[in-house]
Amino acid sequence: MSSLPATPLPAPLADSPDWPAEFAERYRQAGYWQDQTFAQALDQAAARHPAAIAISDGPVQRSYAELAQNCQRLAAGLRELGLQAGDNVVVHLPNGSAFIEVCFALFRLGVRPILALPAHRQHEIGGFCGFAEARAYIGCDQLEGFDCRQMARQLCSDHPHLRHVVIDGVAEEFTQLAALYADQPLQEDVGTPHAVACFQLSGGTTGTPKLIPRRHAEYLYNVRASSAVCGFDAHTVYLAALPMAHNFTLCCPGVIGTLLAGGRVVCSQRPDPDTCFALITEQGVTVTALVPPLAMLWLDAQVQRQADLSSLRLLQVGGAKLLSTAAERVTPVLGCALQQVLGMAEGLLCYTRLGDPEALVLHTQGRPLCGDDEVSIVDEQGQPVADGEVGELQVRGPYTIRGYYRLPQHNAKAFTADGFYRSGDRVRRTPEGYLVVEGRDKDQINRGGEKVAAEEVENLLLAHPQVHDAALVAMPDAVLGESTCAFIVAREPAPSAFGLKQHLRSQGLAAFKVPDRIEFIARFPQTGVGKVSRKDLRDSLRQAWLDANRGSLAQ
Ligand code: OOB
Repeated sequence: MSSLPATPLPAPLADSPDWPAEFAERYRQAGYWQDQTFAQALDQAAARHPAAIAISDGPVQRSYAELAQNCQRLAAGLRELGLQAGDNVVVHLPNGSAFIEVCFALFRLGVRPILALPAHRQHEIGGFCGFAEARAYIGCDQLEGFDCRQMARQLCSDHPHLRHVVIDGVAEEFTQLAALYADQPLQEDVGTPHAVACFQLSGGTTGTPKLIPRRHAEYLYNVRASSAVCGFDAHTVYLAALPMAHNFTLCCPGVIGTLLAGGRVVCSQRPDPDTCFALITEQGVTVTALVPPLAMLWLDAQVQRQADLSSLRLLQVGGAKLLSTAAERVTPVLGCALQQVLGMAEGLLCYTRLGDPEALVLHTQGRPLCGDDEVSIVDEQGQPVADGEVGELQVRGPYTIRGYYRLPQHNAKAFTADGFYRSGDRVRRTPEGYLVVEGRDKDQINRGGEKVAAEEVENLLLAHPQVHDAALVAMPDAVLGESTCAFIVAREPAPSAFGLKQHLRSQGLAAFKVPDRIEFIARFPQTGVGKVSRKDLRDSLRQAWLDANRGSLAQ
């Protein structure tokens, strides 16, 4: 018999990096992490308010008892289909009761939903399926005119791990979601508090979006602490106007915060003022969350329309920087309080608090949710900057991840050796401890809250035979704050801008990532070390924008 090795074998590299034991212990001791899963939390809410309406989705009204029952019936059907704990599944659904029931059914099974945005297409969804070896794709027949079944056929042929396609609506050859609701509900909960509950997606700077493992206990803390800060209770009527899959709408405190508080979620598939104002009036909505360009659209619409928004108590705005001039108009025009939210799918949340002095609400992006969020603001050498100076925001805490899923090499750069997440955001701290976002160090464009990773789009542009080189940079935009401009060094014969956009669409890139503008250029400006100077490219766009707007800016 061979002898045992003298030293223990190294533990296999975890797919989802975890908190070191001493931190986990501290967060449990402090009561942040509790011994509960999402399925248990929903069951508890349902036991407290069985008859109350949990979801209003068009004509569909679900009581808490029905919602809990549906999630359990769907869990039974999904298990019958063959899904089991530890499987990854891409969920690609618009806002609605189906999204909520699918997520909670998967949570109960210990199956991890990858929360794709409705705007994602073949490029992104295929990326998730391949990277995470997804076992199933759960989509719907039509998403804003896009046929998900067509895409699913391609996914099945590209990804051998993908065993099941479940479609809400007309399923054709696939499994119909409605047919999966079993008669016998599954009462058992396979999830465990420290296991990964779901994957959020990073805005990212490279490749396709990275997967962010969110665990039951820490993500439930994120929801509950947010709910306390925002005053959510059984009277809360939350309008889900932005996509529910996004961290902001799902858990800050969002849809799940509302459900755990016994309130009611009103689903909207569109965030425009026409649709949403009608829902606010009809449904007595008390709170909603928007990105800045939508908030500005709502403000302008309300000046014209004078809709009855009297039920609205709170508007949360986050995802990108809200201009002070827009912030100042929220209460006078919409008649509700404003809350600024600086958040990230990786974890950290900063909120202005209800009742904060006006100056903080209007001019800052809030302060951290938790007393144990460790925020450091550092210079290029990683040294803390002087009080009030601008530096990079780095964070560690009870609901900020310690690493992305299956990306050890990237994690070594994206996190410091002692576990701080390098956000790439440039911020300063006010004397009151509130953060103000001043810019960004990362190659990401924040298109009004929608994040575009420069490299992801550049790689697809470079795949075009007539593109020699490509650089995607931010361009000022009066509504979005930033839009995208692709600078192209072309080969002869040069392609047209239209042709390049077509090329990107044909690769299945989400529409919001297709460049707003394309500029051809003979060669890129270079930095001292010979790299493409994105700063020079950005500055040339900014200068042109300033020149073009000189008249209107002077007024
Ligand atoms: C939210 O999450 P993500 O993951 O889509 O984007 C995070 C990034 C931040 O790192 C920052 O660059 C930017 O979005 N950001 C803001 C901001 N809120 C987010 N920049 C300026 N001002 C703000 N208020 O966007 C997100 C997640 C949860 C709640 C709210 C937003």
